[in-house]
Amino acid sequence: TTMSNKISPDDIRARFSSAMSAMYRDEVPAYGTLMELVARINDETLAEQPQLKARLDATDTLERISEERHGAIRLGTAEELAMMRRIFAVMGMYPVGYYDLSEAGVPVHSTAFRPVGEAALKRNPFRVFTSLLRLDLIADEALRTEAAAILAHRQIFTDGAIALAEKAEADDGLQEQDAARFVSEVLETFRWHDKANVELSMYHRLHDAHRLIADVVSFKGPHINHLTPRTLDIDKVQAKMPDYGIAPKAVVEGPPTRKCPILLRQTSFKALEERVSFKDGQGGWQTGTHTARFGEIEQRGVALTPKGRALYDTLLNDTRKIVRPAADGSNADAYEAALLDVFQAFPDDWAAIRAEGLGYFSYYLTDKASKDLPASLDAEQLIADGYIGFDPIVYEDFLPVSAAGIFQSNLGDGAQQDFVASPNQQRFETDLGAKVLNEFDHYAGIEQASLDACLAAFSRQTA
Ligand code: OOG
Ligand code: NI
Repeated sequence: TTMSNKISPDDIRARFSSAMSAMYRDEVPAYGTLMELVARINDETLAEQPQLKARLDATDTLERISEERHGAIRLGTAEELAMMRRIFAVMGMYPVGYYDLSEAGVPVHSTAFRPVGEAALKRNPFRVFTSLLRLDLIADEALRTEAAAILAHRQIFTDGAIALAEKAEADDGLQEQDAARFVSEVLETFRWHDKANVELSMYHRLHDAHRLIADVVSFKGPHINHLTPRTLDIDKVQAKMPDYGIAPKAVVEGPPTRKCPILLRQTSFKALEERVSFKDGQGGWQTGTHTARFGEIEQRGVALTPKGRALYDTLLNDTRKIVRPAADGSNADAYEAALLDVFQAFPDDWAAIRAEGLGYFSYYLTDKASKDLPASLDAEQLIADGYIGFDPIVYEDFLPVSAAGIFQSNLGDGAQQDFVASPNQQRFETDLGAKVLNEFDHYAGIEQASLDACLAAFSRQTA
């Protein structure tokens, strides 16, 4: 007999994203500075490009941009990952894609928890890049066992968070009071702890095996390690960062500057060295430092089809055969020049990208469609004759090579290590307790639905 006053998962996610942003701004003031810079450049870009503004407005995606961000966490165990999945589900966030970072020398594999479906994305596209540590890639067996034992003893979720996730599953949602409590309980999992879980000597041993292992195993929970606002002009933000007292990493990850942005471009500022208290083994504390938390910005472009993505991967590979960006930024100019040059092979105009089947587009009826009747109901003819227009569908996911670059730039220049590349999606999904969703299916679905809606409108008219 309970009246359902459930808060929608989309609303819980929006509230959570906003609470996380407030917490991180408190914890890492440079993040707040970056947010201001991004907001300013976005306003300028929209003022300079009225056409871009009009299309963002028309597609109901203007509003989401100022609220848009992604974060990242690194988990230690399968149990943590599985529980995290259930918690994100309460907020309408589902695992999309599998990213193997072992190939790039980082001992993790990852997914992105994010909303799926057009309406949910428009409401709030908050995503969290979530990595699971792979102790199996660590050579030192004794250390591996000790690290696993430390991880087995920690509980990264509050009792309240677990109880409310279970309640949401049982009742198919949460009501106002519970939703508010859920947001604040779950936020605890992402909080920074300046007291480590381990002694300084253990921290050093973990750190020597790989900095990332120290970051995961030494702490009480998976502190949010960055939060990334979305900019409409990443080159401008990158250029202005030093004026705001922020030193950006040397190269922007992803595709080069283009008229028609594709996929995702990202840049970050280096992680802060922070004071941490470690156990001294005698019931007291001992001071040390840890570097993990940083800031990042991103610019999102059109989602690519498998064909477009294959072309992107080939061109990025080709570029890296010419110049491999050095961690210290010494060859940044050469890398950027090579990138620009090699990517000439990727069409830089929306019509060509669409015609060649490289990107996903969302279709809409133009003004002309409301004025006169077309002679043909063929989709391509309708597009050619200007009855149907198209907008790029935004890429909502991540890029493994870029992610590796972001990881590396924050692990220190010496952190590059070789692991045997060993993608293991099946193992990841077993640990997660679910299969990850396929990003391409989702974009294709949005595209097809928009085209079907246009064609249906014409058949109604002509019927
Ligand atoms: C995640 C790095 C990946 C991105 O934007 O590609 C990432 C991490 O450092 O934990 O956030
Ligand atoms: Ni990121």
